[in-house]
Order: sequence, then structure tokens, then C-alpha cells
Amino acid sequence: MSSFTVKVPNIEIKYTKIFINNEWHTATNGKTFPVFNPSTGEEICHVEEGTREDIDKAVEAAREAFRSDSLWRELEPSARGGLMRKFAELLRRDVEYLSQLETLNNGKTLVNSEIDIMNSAACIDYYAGWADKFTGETIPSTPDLFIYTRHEPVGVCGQIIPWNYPVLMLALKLGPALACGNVVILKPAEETPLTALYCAALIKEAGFPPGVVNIVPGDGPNCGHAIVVHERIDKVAFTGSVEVGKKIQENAAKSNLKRVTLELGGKSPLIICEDADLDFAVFVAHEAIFHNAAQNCIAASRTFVHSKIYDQFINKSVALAKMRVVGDPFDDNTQQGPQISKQQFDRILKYIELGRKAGAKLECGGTKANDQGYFIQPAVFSGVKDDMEIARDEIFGPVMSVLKFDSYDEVIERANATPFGLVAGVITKDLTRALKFVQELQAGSVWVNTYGAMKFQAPFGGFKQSGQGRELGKYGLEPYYEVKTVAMKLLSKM
Ligand code: TXE
Repeated sequence: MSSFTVKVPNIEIKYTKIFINNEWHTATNGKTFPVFNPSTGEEICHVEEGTREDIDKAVEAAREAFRSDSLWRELEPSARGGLMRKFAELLRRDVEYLSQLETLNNGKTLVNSEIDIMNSAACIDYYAGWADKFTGETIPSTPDLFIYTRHEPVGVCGQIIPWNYPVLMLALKLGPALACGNVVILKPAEETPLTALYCAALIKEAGFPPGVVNIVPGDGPNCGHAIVVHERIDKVAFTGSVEVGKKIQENAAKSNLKRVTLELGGKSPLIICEDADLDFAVFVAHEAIFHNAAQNCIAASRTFVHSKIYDQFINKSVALAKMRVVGDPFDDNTQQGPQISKQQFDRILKYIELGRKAGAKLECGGTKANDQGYFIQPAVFSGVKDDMEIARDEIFGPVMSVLKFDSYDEVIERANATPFGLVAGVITKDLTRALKFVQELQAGSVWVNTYGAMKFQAPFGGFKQSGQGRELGKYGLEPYYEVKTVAMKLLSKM
């Protein structure tokens, strides 16, 4: 095991409290929880722990901000967009600080943190543009009726996000909600609350009225659950595990049947056809699984390779994986930082062991990469079979599972034989074959000769158990407005 030291810069932690009504609050129960640096395993600071009472407070503030005569509701839609653009501008202004804070708390490389923050600003800008453009319709019916639809905000939206993209997830969730004129209570993941709290300060600085955005750090079973079951919250949007997604759907229904959107996990296939340019395919497959320390819902965690090129693909993929630089995420040369937590680290190593025991061949990596922190050497498994755990479960770690196929009908069936359906990728030069895959693969996004091509303008979400509803693009607005149909009878005499 090579050993390295993480040089943690001195980063001032400015915000650790609960953000409600544009003010900072201590937790009602007087408790705090520790936040860790995954590169060292050391504690960074303590953050106020929100629970049901704090969610109640946030709901009060949000409902007040959502009154029909409130500052927020009386803003012109274009002015709403203006506030959002200001927030985006502040994200860009503070990109250096925010990226350092993100890397400190999440462990992703500094370069990736910077990309995430800039993308977050771009996402907010994109949705700012929609604020005055999501129009209703006039509907032709009988001549004496004037029927039209109004798009009205849903109301108080709860948003529960995970730790793999702390700022980007916040932007993805806030963008459409605010564009449509909603108010928000957002709960960051307990592992990564720090950048979300800094964003809260930027939201205040941008000029959003009090209560429009409230950010309550806390855990899932108490704080998150309080959002899900709250009778005065109108909608909940969640990104995380399938297991919790199912609970949220159930608990939301049992309370006030609040609207639910879910973006859950995946076990996404990337299919490499025999006509693929091999070096290109190896590179795409490598990034498709290992990007962001493989902590991606879209990770290509089943790489299907045609039998004619299988051995060459394995050799080249192993060579590339061995070259991947695992190390200090603050160092510009590093490609992969630590996993988020001891829990995830242990879980990933357990899966690697399960893969070996099941008879897959561990070609490289799969071991602890440093004596400090939660670093794992990228693993490549060959000889993976469909029924092995490493081919079935979402590992959320740097484990490439390479499966062999002989025919295209066969690989389509195998690729679809999973409860997930988030994304899929195909590498081929044959247009007919590509279009056949596009038609047959059960996934919310299909990428041809590329992977991970997520754009704010294009919808994103899962088939099957990978989710409910769509985020991003114009479709991403739909969960955030109610459609009101208005019918006016034209009186016969004027
Ligand atoms: O997720 P959780 P965890 C997958 C990935 C990973 C696994 C576990 O496979 O290995 O999930 O990760 C909040 N009511 N993904 O434990 O528990 C929680 O506080 C309300 C995929 O981190 O789903 C956090 O804010 N909220 C994924 C958020 O849910 C609850 C990204 C996610 O936590 C709750 C992350 C409850 N009962 C993990 N329990 C993706 N789709 O990108 C927890 N939470």
C-alpha cells in the first residue's frame, strides 16, 4: 500500500447553524452532530442538529413566505429570475472558497469541486430563465367557453439531498422550485452540510425574502422523516437510496399525500460493441465508472463487452485503472479522492470480497489505498456473471465489473434484467445497432458513443425503481407547479 499525506488547507468554517427565515438558529433540542473530513477521518466541526421542532419552525417561516400577499408571491416572475441569477453570480464569486469547503467535507478532488460549483451556477441561471416562461395554455372547446390553464406553485417543498454532489444537488433541486415560485425547506445529507449552509448565506445576500429558502441540517430518520410526514409541506423531492425512496413514498402517502419525486440508484449498463474503437471505449468506460470516486447514481457499474474484444478490453482497462492517481484531493494531479465515510468504505470492500468469493477475477486494485482516510484503489473485475452481487447491487464505489456477451439480443435482455433503469450507454459505429439499443434499453437516458452527458436543458430521471418523475430541463419544472384549469362562460348578451 502506497502511503501519502493529505495537506488540508486552513479553511474557515463560517456557518454551522440552522438557516430559517434568513436567520441562524441553534437546534431546539440543543444538540449538534460531528462532521468529518473523509480524507483523514478527522472531525471538522459540529453542526446544529435539526429535528421535528426545527422543521416545524421552518414550515412556519415558509408558509408565511408563501402567503398570497408576501414579498415573494408579489414579485414579478422576471424579478424572481433576477434573484436566482444573483445567487448564481455569488456562487461564481465564491467558487474558490466553496470548492475548498466541498473538497474538505466530501473528499472529491478540488478540480471536480470547482466544476460542480460552476455547474451549479449554470443550473440556477438556466432555471432563472424559466421563471417568466412556463406558460399555461388556452384550450379550444365549445364556442361559449373560454378555457385556459394557469401554472401555480405547489407551495412548501421539502427537498432531501445526498452527499455525493452537495452543492450541485442543492442547485438542481432549488432551480426548478424557485423558478416556479415555490418556497423550500432543504435538508442536506448529514455527511456534507457545510457547503449547503454557506449557500444559505449566499441566498440571503442575493436578496431572497425571509422564509423562501430554509436549510435544516440533520439526519434522515428524524429531520428528513419530519419533512416527509409534515402535514403542511406540499411536496417532497428526494435523491438517495431506493430503500429510503420507498419509505418516503409510503410515508408521504400516509401523511397528507404530498407530491413525491424520487431520484434513486442505478446499476447502469455500458455496452461496448465489437466495432468500437477500443482505446476510446476503454477511456469512456473508465470514466463512466470511476468519476467522482464512483459515487454516482449514473455510474456505469456493469460494463458489457463483446466477446471478440473482451480480453483486449480487460488488458487495457486494467492498465488504465492502475494509472489512476488516488491521493490528496487538494492536489491538482489527483484523479480520485476518498470515499465519503467509513461506512461506505467498509461496504465497498465487502462487495469486493463478495466478488472474489463468487468467482470473478480481481484483475487489479480493490484494496485500501492509504493508511489514513477512506481511499480505495480502483478495482477491475473480469469474468463477472449476471447473478453475482457485484453485478446486481449498487456498490457506489470504484469497482468496474466487466461482463462478456456474444449477441446483441442477448445483451439487451441482460442489460434490462435489473430493477433499476436510470441510464445506459452504448459504444458502436453502427447507426442501426445504436438505434435498436436506444429503442430497447429500459433507462431514463441512453447515451451513444459518450457517457454521462447530463445537461441542464435535458430531462433526467429513472425508469423502474430508479425513480419517479424527471428533473432538469423543461420536464423538471412539472413537479413544481399545479395546473389550474379555468373555464369562463361567455354570456350571450353584452
Ligand atoms: O443514502 P440515504 P446513504 C445510494 C448508494 C449508497 C446508498 C446509501 O447506493 O451506497 O444509497 O447511502 C436522508 N426519511 N445512494 O445512506 O440513506 C439522508 O439523511 C427521510 C444513491 O447516504 O438514502 C440523506 O439526506 N430522509 C444516491 C438522504 O436521505 C432520509 C446518492 C440520502 O440518504 C431518511 C446517495 C428517512 N427515513 C446514496 N433516511 C443517488 N441516487 O445519487 C435517510 N434520509
